[in-house]
Amino acid sequence: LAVSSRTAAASPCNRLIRHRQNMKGGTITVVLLLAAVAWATEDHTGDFDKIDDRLDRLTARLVKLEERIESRVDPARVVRAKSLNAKVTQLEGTGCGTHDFQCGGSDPQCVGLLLVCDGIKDCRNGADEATCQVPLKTGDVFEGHRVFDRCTRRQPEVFNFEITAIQTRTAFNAYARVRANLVMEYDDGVVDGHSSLPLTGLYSFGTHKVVFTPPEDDRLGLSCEFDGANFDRCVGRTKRDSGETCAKFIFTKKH
Ligand SMILES: [Ca+2]
Repeated sequence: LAVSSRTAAASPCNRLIRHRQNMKGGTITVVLLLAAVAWATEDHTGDFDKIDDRLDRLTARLVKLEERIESRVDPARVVRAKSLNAKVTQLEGTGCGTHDFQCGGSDPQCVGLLLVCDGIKDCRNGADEATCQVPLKTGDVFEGHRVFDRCTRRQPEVFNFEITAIQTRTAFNAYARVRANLVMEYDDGVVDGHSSLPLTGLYSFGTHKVVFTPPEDDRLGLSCEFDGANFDRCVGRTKRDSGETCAKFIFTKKH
């Protein structure tokens, strides 16, 4: 009890000191809060631009580093690794819509297909402007082998298409116009025949796919999709108007 009364006797002074300390602490808190509010209300567009610039510079350095590493590795192995990666992505899904391009890398991002190869960097990693050369040239011949065919009139086991012209300047830079000649030898059980049909289509830089419009009145269109790494092989699909795939072929470049 004695100790308790001594403490009680000294308490007015202690309370004054504590009060002053609380006042000081409160003042510091208020000042810090005001500083935070002032920072938050200031225009920091310039700061964000600087960070963006730095990120761009770092990304460019990283891309150069990747190129240097790739240049030291056997190019065929790089293509095989990229093809495998494309296969995995195809199985897992890109996470983007059908009209989107997946920027890839460690920073997944979707941008519209029409923005690919339009001359403006839309992907943070610049992937949408990285590969803007048509991987086909006049004279290329692709030979297709049937996987299944439930719809074509002639049911060819093998047929070819030869690229006859490429035009890169189109209304949309994301596409190149492609002309080809489809050649097939067939035996429909009654007669052996030979057909040659001119094809016109578009190659999409975003999907690495060339889509030919239907050359005949059966309205069957043909597309051939590359995996984005190996441009000597594409998966051909014949589709009905409804979009259903009714025939599939694997095409490989002969020359
Ligand atoms: Ca772009």
